[in-house]
Amino acid sequence: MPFLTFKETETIFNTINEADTITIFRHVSPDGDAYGSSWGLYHFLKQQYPSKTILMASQEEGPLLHYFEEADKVSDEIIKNSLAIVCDTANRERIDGHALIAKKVIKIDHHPANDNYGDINLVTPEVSSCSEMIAHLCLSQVSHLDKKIAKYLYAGMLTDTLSFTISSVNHKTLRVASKLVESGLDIGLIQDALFQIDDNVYDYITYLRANAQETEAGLIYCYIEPDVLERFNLTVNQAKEVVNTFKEKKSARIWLLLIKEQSGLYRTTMRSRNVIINDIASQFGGGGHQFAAATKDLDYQQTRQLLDELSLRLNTQ
Ligand SMILES: [Mn+2]
Repeated sequence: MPFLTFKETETIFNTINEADTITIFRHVSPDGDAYGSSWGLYHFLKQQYPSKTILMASQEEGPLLHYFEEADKVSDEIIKNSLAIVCDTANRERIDGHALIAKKVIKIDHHPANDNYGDINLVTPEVSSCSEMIAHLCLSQVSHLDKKIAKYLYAGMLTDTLSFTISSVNHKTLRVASKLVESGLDIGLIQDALFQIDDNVYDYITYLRANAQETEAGLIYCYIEPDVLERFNLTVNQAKEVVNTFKEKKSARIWLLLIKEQSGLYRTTMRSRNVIINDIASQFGGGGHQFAAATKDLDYQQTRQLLDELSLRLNTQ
């Protein structure tokens, strides 16, 4: 039985059929879903089309690299003559690599965004991860997935949905996940490999819990200055990964980290419990999902304004 059918499915596979070389891309600072969707698709295409050249073109590494693989070296010349498939990437600025010079571009994503940079755009904001979208696409072609493909897609689903605990997870998500588990996955092992944290990160979380500010309305925030990053031996990306440590707190309604970068400007990452925040992030040049958004390059004054806007949102809800 097919899982989700997208109206674009046939066009996508026809386009794949016509291509000799396929380059795969994902977003900068790859998270589990960016990795999982792109590597899942990569191995699926390799297996389905052994005579085609399939290349992983995005080069940036993220904290979950240990779970995935090193990218291929791909020249612009190769990309130009390829079909580029871009996974999990809302807008062209966030693509890791030169996907848009390709002969043809397919965008496959679940972020709400207006940048339809592909020749074919499969965009479904109601689906909780891009890996789930890729799983549906794969399962429209075959009835069983190899363990490696299943493992990568499951990892992407698991990380983007915080282990299937966010509101956009539904029965279709779990049905696909169940289908992936059928390929021989050990759920406990995967959970540990993806979510166990190093001691320095653990200590940093303790610091966050001790130092965050909280307003009466449930806005929790913590400024992270470079000396804190140094103290816990963290990059900005590592530091922002753990924003959801506040999610468990019952009184938390919006929570965010404001991290000062080398430039002296702040990168922020914010989450909420059913309070729309991506419109506020976009007022400050950022964006994201309704309940998970981010901004960058804000000066201190702007970060205060951002906190004011978020407070206002809670007070007017
Ligand atoms: Mn995603």
